[in-house]
Amino acid sequence: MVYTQKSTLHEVLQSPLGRDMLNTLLLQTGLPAALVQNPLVGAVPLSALKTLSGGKVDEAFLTSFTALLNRDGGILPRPAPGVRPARAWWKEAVVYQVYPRSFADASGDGVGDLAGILAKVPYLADLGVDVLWLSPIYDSPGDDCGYDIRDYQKIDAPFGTLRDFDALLAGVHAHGMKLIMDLVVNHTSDEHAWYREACRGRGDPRHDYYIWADGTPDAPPNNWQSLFGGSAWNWVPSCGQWALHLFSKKQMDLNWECPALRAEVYAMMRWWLARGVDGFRMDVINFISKDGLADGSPLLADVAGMCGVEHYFYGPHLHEYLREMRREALDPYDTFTVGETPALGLEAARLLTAESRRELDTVFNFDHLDNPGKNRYTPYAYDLHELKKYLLRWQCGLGADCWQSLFFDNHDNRRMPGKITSDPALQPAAAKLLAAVQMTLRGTPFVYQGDELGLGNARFDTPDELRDVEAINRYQALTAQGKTSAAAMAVAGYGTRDHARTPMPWNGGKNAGFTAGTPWLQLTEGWQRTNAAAEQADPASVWHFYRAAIALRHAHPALVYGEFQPVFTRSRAFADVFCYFRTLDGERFYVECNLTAKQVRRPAPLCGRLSPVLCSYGAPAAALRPYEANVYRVG
Ligand code: TEU
Repeated sequence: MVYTQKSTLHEVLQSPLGRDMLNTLLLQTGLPAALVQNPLVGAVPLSALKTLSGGKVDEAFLTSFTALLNRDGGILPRPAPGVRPARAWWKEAVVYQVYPRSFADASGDGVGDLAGILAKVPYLADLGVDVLWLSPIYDSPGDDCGYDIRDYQKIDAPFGTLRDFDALLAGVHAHGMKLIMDLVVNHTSDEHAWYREACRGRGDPRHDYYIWADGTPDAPPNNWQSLFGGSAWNWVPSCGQWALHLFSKKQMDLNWECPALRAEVYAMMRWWLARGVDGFRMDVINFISKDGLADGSPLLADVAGMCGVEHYFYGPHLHEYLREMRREALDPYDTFTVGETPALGLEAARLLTAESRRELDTVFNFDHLDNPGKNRYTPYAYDLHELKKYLLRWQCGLGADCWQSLFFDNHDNRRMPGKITSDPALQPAAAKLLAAVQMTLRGTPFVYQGDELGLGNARFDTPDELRDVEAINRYQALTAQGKTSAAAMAVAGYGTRDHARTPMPWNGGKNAGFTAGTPWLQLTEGWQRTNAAAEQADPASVWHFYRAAIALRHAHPALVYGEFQPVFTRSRAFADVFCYFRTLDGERFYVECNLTAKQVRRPAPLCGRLSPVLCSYGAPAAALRPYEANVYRVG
């Protein structure tokens, strides 16, 4: 089918990106998902949206939208229900994300390092994790805490050297674990040698490695906004051209249309793989193919919060580049890859991860990190009913030929237990609920450092306490608009990514045992009680619960590969619980969670005898207590 503005909303649903985008729109506006199934609504042609929206949907929007609709052949058919997922080591693994700057500091300079991580490998082995993902450790000026890379083949000095890296890798492998690296290849630092050479002028062989636009210094070539605020363009006098940066002013977008650039990226990946790394987490990998440089739609900028995104979040060559990368770099090795893919939905995830397509193993989708209509800068209490809706949709809808990633936290967001409840007394229960869900669903769990402690958020009252370039830019933009410093901090200090990046609290001693020096970022509130040593000494802690949940998953393939069968999903009386079975080869588990801070009635499923195997309150009771989560073996 070829999409035009005459296509109806019903037809739009037959296109992967159309289905995803309509779903996002309905979700964010709070309209019922069934709306487009209504025959009257479904018959509306796209062109009518211009009048219906009072002009908000404009010609430019419809042009890019129809281009996106035409990008794929149609919805990728799903395997029949009941088909089993193929087995793979990375499906059985529990991944642990280390934010190296804040994990453990062996040198005493206040910044975490590789030797510090090596010293904690036994801790991670004890917790039961199988794979470490290291956020970037490459040489970098540190404008975006290492996501701005100056040299892909050098370790950033505060973290150590390549020798330290080899020692860490050997230590990880010696414990039977694996290690994946962060691959940041949508952009490099403006201090990368490639960019410096590219800036010598249009004739330079590396000029084409980046994305340039002609023009004059007074007006950027289009209205695209950087995700960290302001125009997405830098004027480069030495070339008399504009250069694109979707993130900070020091993170310059690479031009993937240039074959020589792609070859260098693959060679760099092979270099790390030959060194022994086991795969990659790929930073904003869905942004690598740009669809020209036309203006972004103001409407989409409003909905998505990023102006221009429709021209790069699912570009025309994305699938082609990913397949080429798999062939050229990954195939000779036994790797695991996870793509970070902001703004993409379920159908796009299928196209990127279906086994037969040979692109990525899994992706990070972000629809669940904030409730619909909210973002990380809006103070609100996270409603777990929305998480249930999201998990039902993905667990039931992804298909057995694809594999989900299961995560609730990372280095870019306020920590989830603190989002769910501001009551510190309830946060451990919320953290245990998340652990129970994460370790009993189909997908690969990603534990972010500190999740296993139920770590909370921090307090940032003054701008000098911030380290996150995005939050600093936001603070500056707000004060430039006339807001007082306190008012600007109320926003920037609430939403800053620094909350997740505070040093890991190891014990109740000086600087929580993270460093002998001065930590580069303040500690999380409550670290005197919430730290690894204190929790290891307390059998009722979040840490012990996490460890038990991981061990349970490892012991039972039903929790990894088993069929997912939700129950009570249509019952109003049990709207506040999330309950499901996982079943494989006669082995069966039942999970029940209370999604609220109040006591709720415990539903009784129709099944064999239930024997509790993991209980967040020690043992089940007649009713479900606040955020209670229990796992039972059936029969
Ligand atoms: O983040 C990409 C990104 O856009 C995130 O802000 C994402 O949209 C958000 O987390 C969704 O909740 C990646 C890295 O994770 C981040 O640390 C980097 O700053 C960014 O890329 C640029 O490399």
